[in-house]
Amino acid sequence: MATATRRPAPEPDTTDARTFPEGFTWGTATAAYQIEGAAAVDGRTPSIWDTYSHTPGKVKNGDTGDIATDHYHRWREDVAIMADLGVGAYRFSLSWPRIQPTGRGPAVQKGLDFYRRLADELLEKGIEPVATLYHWDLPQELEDAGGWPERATADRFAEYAGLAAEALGDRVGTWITLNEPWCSAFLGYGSGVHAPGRTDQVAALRAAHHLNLAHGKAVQVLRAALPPAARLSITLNIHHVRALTEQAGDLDAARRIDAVANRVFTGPLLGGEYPADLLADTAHLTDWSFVRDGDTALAHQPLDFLGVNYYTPTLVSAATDDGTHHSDGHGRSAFSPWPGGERVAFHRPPGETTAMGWAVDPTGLYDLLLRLHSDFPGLPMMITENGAAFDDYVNPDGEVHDPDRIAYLDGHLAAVHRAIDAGVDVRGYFLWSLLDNFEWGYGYSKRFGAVYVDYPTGKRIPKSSARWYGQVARTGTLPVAGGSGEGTR
Ligand code: IFM
Repeated sequence: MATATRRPAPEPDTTDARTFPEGFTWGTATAAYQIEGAAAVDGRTPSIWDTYSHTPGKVKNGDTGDIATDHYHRWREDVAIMADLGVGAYRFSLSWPRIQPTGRGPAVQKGLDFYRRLADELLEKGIEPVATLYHWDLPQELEDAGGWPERATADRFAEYAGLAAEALGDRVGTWITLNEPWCSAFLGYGSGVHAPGRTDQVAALRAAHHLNLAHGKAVQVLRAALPPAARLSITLNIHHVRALTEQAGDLDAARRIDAVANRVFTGPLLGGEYPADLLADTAHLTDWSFVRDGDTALAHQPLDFLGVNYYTPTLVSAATDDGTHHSDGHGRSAFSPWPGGERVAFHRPPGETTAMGWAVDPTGLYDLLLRLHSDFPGLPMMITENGAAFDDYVNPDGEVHDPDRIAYLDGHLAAVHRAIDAGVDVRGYFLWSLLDNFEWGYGYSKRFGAVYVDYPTGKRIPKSSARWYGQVARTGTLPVAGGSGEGTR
């Protein structure tokens, strides 16, 4: 990928009908640990997120995923909500410790049955199931054996992928191996703001490599086990990195962050090698001898599309300090998640922010899609996550009005539409998230859902944005005004 720089904002969309191509996939997304609850039910054992969230001080308010939205018991109601809204696809993740509690050996039938029933119900309602194999819930036993910094974890993952494919391959046609491996590697093992909470930059780089390897091995297993029509992918949270100025130091800061945020994955996965500048930037930490001959070729498997998650751009400049005291919107830590990104300052981009403090900037999504299209021509893309947290509440009328979320979604969908008009092959969009849920280190304090969850009772209340999005999904068209007509808070 080329070095990230600022681009001029695109012209506003003045066309009346913002209609998406026929066959465009409209979905919503969730992840197992964030919604399922039932942490110790039907043979499930702890994942690294159970351990981490139960460690005092790690998650806001001491929240855990023990109960979450109780989707494990309320899944039928959740599918009915999606059917009612009219979305065409649902991206969920399989809980590894529910299927293979120790990360080794045979699958637990009850765990598999849960996902078989879920997929059946989705299909019955005309909703396409899209399964993510790994959304951060590594079985704790595998972490105890060394976790992602250990090569053997990649083999364990391929084995688990085979069990899942065997059980669900007749129902699930679209598979995503890993969700946002950047977070698993660099927040989990670098800054420590995600499970398992280690703060070791070399471990983070080793983890990144073993995640790339795990993906490659899993794709091979999935291709062998699944019908030929199965679609395989990986979801990356590609950071759209912008330099604060065009000065050489700032451009170099953007290049270094782009390397360790993005090209550490796209290099091997889509190009078969690690970028030379990344190896040079991190040479003071490691000689990368954990990469064995053939590894990057193995990671480089043909994909049917690339899953792209986008929320906000990343704005950087050169800094004089060593970058170890770090805060960039991914949680606060004294440790940096950016090995090789020393002496880089992170800035909050100007303008409105969401409840996460993340800038609302759809031009970042547009620019990112154009850049990926030019760097990887011919590779279709799906937006596998996009959405926003706001401080939603239930009005006295019993409704949840969230015009700010509607505006966010409208702006970002318009950006996707412009990118498609410009020739980018984007095949679908998944709103993050179907439900309010456990937002990792922030616990339940951040609400990303199109559907409000009243945690004490589990009651679901579709927000205005859910109805707005349902209409967009059903018609394949963004309303002209960009608003909801649903009133205000
Ligand atoms: O909630 C997360 C999700 O699990 C992964 N992508 C970003 C979302 C919002 O932070």
